Amino acid sequence: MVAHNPAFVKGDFILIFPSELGIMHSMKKRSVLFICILLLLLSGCSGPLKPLTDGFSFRDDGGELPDAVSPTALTSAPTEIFIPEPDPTPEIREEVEENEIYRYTEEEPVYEPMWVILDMDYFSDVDDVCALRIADMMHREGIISLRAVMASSDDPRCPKAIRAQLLYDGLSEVPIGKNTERDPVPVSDSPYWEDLISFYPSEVEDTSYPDAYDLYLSVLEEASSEGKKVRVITTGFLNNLAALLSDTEYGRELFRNNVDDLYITGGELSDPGHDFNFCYNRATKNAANYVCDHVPPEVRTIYSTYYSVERKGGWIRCGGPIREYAPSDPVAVAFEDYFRYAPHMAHASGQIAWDPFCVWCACLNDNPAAGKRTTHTYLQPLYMYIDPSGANYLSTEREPRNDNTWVLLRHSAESGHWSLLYRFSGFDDFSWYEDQLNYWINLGIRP
Ligand SMILES: [Ca+2]
Repeated sequence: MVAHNPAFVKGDFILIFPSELGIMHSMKKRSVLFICILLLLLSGCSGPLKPLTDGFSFRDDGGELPDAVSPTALTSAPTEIFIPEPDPTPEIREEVEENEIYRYTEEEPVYEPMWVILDMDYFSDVDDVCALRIADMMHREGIISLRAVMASSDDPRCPKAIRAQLLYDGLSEVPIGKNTERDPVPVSDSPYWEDLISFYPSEVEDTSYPDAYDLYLSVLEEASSEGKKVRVITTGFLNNLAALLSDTEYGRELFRNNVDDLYITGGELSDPGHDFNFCYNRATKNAANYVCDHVPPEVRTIYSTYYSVERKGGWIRCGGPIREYAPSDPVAVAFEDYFRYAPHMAHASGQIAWDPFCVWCACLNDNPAAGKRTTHTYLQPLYMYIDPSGANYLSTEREPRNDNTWVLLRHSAESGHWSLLYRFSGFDDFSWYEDQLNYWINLGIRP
């Protein structure tokens, strides 16, 4: 049983700035100078740059658009995304605050934990570490059964660092798959791998790490034999999934028959969007394009987009409290490493919660074992297309337009792939969501 930390549940001590301007307020002059120099340097790059969304800017490494789709046609295509206004309902807040301390009573039915595979890049941004902590605590609370964690970054230290965090969080039995050799994604260095590994240096060396492809097959075969469905959640690159879906009909059928929902952290509403997880390098572009087009139609795909964690010009963040109250916790240590590496991202409320938000939603939504816990979000049917350059396009339109973009969208829809976008409802502010994420992150703090 996990000790609860009610003092951490409420966000009174969290400093939340009203907008992105808060980032600037929190920066020191030296950081501002650093960013100015960085922007000057990057302005000379020829490839499209990732917006200021995490510590890594990147440039296109040469993935070319197919001849049939000119960049001009893509950028001129209209985007019709329905973005509803929030619908504040005062009663919801009271109801949800009860959920924070909600526990089953003896009269209620007890459901088996939902099986989950978590597939993470776990190398650049500290939000992967927060996301894994949330999944670990959901596992310990009996909401999910974490069957495997996959590393989608091609470096032997990545699965070892994941292993260290699982050990700290008390999940020594969870197997870890290393980035599949069938479709590897080379990555640059991580700011936090070494420090996480130093928590359990010998234990992580003694562990065997199967290829993620083999581990996917193994978990899905077990699910098949036990009549279980698995929810697959990605917070990074899609190369492991691409290998699984492309390699054999057997792997595709296992995926089709034994996965209920696929949650993908990624996608931007801009037209086109250039998401880090899709566009990082040539391997990730190929993988994102392939997965988008080849997920079996029986598996519902939910893209948790950048918009999902953006609210009124600001971002949902998490991790600020654990940095303050448990600086020796691995999550807090990873934060220090990350903010040292990317000082322009430092913020009192922690990091933008792209990955944690997706994991939190994926574990609680449509999961009977979550009881009355709710995310107060809803899904909007959308069509998603990720082209070979990694650029993503979203549309509510089913019919093609008179240009190449929407022909490609129709192609995507005809292949049976359809997508859902995660959306908010209920609140004007996002502090409630930050409290929820921090609650699960802080649950792992040792007394
Ligand atoms: Ca990630």
